[in-house]
Amino acid sequence: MQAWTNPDIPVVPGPARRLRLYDTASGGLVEVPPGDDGTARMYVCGITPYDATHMGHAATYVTFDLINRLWRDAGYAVHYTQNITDVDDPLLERATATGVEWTDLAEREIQLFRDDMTALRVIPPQEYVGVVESIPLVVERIAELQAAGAVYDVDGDLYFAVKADPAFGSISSYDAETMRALFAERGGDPDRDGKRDPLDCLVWQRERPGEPAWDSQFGRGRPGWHIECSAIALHYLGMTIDVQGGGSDLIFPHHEMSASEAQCATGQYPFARAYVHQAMVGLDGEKMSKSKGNLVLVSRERQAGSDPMAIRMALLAHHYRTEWFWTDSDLLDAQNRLDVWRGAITRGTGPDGAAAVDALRAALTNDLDTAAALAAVDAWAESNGDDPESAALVAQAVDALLGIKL
Ligand code: 5CA
Ligand code: ZN
Repeated sequence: MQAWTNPDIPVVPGPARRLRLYDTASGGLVEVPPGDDGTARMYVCGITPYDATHMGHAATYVTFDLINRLWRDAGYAVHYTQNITDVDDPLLERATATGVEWTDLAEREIQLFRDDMTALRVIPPQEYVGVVESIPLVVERIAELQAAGAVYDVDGDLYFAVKADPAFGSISSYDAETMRALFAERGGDPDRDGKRDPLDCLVWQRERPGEPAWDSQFGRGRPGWHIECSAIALHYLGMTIDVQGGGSDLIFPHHEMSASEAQCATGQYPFARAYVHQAMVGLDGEKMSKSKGNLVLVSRERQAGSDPMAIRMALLAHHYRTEWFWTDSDLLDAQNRLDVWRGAITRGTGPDGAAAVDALRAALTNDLDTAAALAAVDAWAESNGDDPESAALVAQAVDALLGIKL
């Protein structure tokens, strides 16, 4: 699948810093990648394309875009893969409910997502991969899991036995009751008869009447959700990746299951060095979600004339690990800040630019402390000095590191 347009990224002078991120699995900060040079690998869970990009999705992709930018700044080659869940129950249900072909719905929403990401200056992944085009990869991984004795049949549907992975549970560290409740809430079937463990998840669902299906050695059907992401990540990035990312709604079961499946299929541990999660962004006291319909859409804000850089700035004003609720003042405050910064770069001279850039780098590499990063640029914009290079340097760093074109 084609991704979207690459933004220009200036190279910023001055010493870069190593990135430390909070890892959900260990509950602490880890330095990723662990080495000094080479390639940094990241897999971020992409959209299910049945509705337009809302501010929660945008916050997630902007967060991982910062990681991408900080790695590049530190001299790493970045290998970034993102999927599209372009066949799934909610997509099929929405297509039926609105009388459109599921493939047309997916295509339309993927294009809108590309346009939103381009406007927000998010760097595209090298591989932007749909599930539909990846069925053979998924089938291959299920066969590996089967060979490892981790798959069993319930009335023609194939399940992954979570107990086959001794590390299962170590990403979320949730207790059994919480796991079961979240599994039921997020697409799982803990109460189905014939399963060995309530948490075992589908890897291949046999064909249902009226639903799309593909031929495979397991009969006609379609993949389960979690194995799709394991298969795509393993194929393009291999074991062990540096960052597995997504929103915090994916900690369990999705990332727990995907990692266990990848670990069982390959016999290698761990799937990722850091599991990084964007906290949920909400509206009016509730999580923003396509299924609830309480959405502030990036495309609608753009059509209403909002500057995409102000939208990005609004997202950056909140730390990625703190849940927050979108309000109109988020965008107004962001636009004001953007105006102040834009005003500051038109001055002839300014305060020490290199110091401001170092403060920006220090804040961002400290678990993406965007609030401190914005405050560092605010402080620069508010003071005066005689550095003639100041404005050019800060504008470059704000562009390269924060992704904001002034
Ligand atoms: N296709 C799956 C991942 S394989 C999926 O979760 N799709 S999604 O369209 O529902 O979400 C896309 C991305 O945005 C995921 O990483 C998800 O965790 C994140 N996300 C969804 N809702 C929110 C929200 N309210 N706040 C922050 N991030 C969110
Ligand atoms: Zn995923």
